[in-house]
Amino acid sequence: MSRTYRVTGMTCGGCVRAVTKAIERRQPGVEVTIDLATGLVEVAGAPADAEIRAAVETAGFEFRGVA
Ligand SMILES: [Cu+2]
Repeated sequence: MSRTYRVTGMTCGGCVRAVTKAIERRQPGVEVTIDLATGLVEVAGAPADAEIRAAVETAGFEFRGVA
């Protein structure tokens, strides 16, 4: 199962890595794929929306919900 979220504020590969790490730390076992151009964050595994939101916001980016 995977879910895709919309995240704004990512501007470079460093942002992508920061969001990826933040999500993986918060939800061990998930796999994160981010498209920087569209701001779409796909999380495979069993992502919990509230946890993904917390991870994204803690990393300093804006969580815009499920895409
Ligand atoms: Cu960046």
